[in-house]
Amino acid sequence: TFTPTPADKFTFGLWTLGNTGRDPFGEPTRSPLTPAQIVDAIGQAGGAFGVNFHDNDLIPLDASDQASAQIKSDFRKALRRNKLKIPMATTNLFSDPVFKDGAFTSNDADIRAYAIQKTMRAMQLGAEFGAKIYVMWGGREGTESDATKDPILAVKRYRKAINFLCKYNLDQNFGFKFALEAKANEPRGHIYFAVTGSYLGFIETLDHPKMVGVNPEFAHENMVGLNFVHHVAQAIEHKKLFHIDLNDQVMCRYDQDFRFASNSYKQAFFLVKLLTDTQYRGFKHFDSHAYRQSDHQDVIEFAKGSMRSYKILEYKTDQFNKDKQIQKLVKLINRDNRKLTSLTNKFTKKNAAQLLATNFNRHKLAERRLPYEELDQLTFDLLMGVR
Ligand code: 3MF
Ligand code: MG
Ligand code: MG
Ligand code: MG
Repeated sequence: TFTPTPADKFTFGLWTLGNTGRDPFGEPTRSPLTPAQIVDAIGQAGGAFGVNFHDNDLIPLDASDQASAQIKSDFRKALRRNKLKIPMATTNLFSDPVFKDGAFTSNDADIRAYAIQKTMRAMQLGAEFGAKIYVMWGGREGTESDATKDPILAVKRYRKAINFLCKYNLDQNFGFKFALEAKANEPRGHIYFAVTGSYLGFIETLDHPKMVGVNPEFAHENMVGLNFVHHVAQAIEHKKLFHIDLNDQVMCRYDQDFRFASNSYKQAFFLVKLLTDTQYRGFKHFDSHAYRQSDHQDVIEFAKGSMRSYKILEYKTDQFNKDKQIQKLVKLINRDNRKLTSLTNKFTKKNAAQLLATNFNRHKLAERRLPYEELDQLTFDLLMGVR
């Protein structure tokens, strides 16, 4: 069966099941839900580990102290009755007009300081609910025209903000790990740190690089036609995959936030295979929403389907790894040569001299079989369930 359990560490954001179907051209198609109602909906879908939120998903920007105390108490009760936890928190640094030209990278020092203050408060809120992962998506960090902002200054400003917040994290003993989320398009004309790799480079320049990793999102790389699996693989290899946003979308379209695996079956399979084979133990967050046509009941189906598809692809991974014919081919195409590998593994003058003296028959090497058609077709058969 493909029934999820909390051990799968699946999570949803308040903004995901709470999405009302509004888009740049159309009004909402579903009525808004309170945070507690969203938690109940996630509970109804069944098997999730927890819920994530932006500060203002939970507490509206101008809420009074009394109103926010009430919201928090209702939210806590809902979490308890649905046995859901808060693993991740984040800041909304993109909706309010004050951030129209960026938050940490704004040209206005007052706005940059306000953005850092807002994040500090959101970190307090997240910590209050037990979150240990803190995601940063710089949705407004960018330009429409590069006449308007110095791109080198932007990197420096971003670094200063993250360094400050890392120190605040230590000072307050929050114990957060930060996960930086890249996005190539939308909502700015050009967004800084466009892909996961941009952040992998940036993180090494921080004061506390160990505290900071990435939160790649399937659709964010996919929307510009890139291979998401390869980006995640590099993050894993760098030990920087702190969190992941799962969803889907048709390549090179607008930001669709479709249900995970609803469109790109094959990439979704290789992603789940990668996460499974490398024993990723972090949270798997479905950062997506139901189609605009869906009603509340269908939103629950959307949540169930997200988890179910992941479980199915996990099962397919197991089948792939146990399939004798597939594994025989995998073995065949990975040829080892101990002697040569020992030469190239480490540079020494002797190894270099021996390598230079080695004769390669490149025509023979080129003739070695790579039955990739056969392997890919077997993969297809397996995914389609006819194997
Ligand atoms: C936008 C996103 C964001 C981030 C979120 C968490 C609104 O495309 O993916 O969702 O994931 O801000 O930090
Ligand atoms: Mg997104
Ligand atoms: Mg989105
Ligand atoms: Mg996201």
